Amino acid sequence: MSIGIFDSGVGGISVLREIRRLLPAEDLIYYADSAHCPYGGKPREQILARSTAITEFLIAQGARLIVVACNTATIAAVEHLRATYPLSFVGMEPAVKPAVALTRTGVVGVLATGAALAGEKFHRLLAQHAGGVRVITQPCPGLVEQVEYGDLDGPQTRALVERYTRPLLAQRADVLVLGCTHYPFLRPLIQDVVGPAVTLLDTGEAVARQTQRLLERQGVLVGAQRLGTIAWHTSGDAAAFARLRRLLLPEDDGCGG
Ligand code: DGN
Repeated sequence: MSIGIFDSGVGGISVLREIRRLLPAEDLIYYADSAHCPYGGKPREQILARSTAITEFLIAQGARLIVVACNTATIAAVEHLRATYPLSFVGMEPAVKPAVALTRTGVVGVLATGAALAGEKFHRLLAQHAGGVRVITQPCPGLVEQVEYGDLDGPQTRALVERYTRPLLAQRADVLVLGCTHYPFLRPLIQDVVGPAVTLLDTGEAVARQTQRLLERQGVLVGAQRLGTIAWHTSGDAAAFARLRRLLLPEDDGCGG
């Protein structure tokens, strides 16, 4: 019995990293839908169909809980998955609530894919938590691809980060929400571009804690002193994926398939 984790590509590894840190004894199965990445510009029906197929694969592999480690897939599919399959799903939610609590200028920026920002779920989140704070959204086409290329700090990636953060800084945003699971891998670069006075927030750690709570509630948390396995799967090129995950998660190199 394992925790299944999936994303359109390698972004969900930023969430896997937090789950691994908090729950090292758990066995993890990761699925990168690299052959269909990015999800950002795809119709909802297609993202839903991919999320359903991957969920069935993960269940067949023994997953007892699934983390939808992708904001875009969460918005398109998590409600349907919860209504369809008899196991728990943990979805992503951009860290708007903590950002609103933290801002001192009263302006928060949210970086995400266009599909995630256009979803009704995101609008509900804003309506619930923005209060008197101005929340500016910024779609970031191309950034997911840069992470998928393994280009975490090259000139092209930097130019994109500069282009997307400039309007937010010009409007005095002092907290930026990383609303896509690929972006935490760009955190050092983004921080360098926006400067130390701006706080960057992502949701990986909160999702790991929620995963822990659900497993505890189900009474299936692994208590033993052991290091769990990680099984890696991709719909794309296996060798390219293996190279990339070693770059993104060097501490777990050599774990699992
Ligand atoms: N990691 C995905 C997310 O959090 O939205 C990226 C979606 C995509 O593939 N564009």
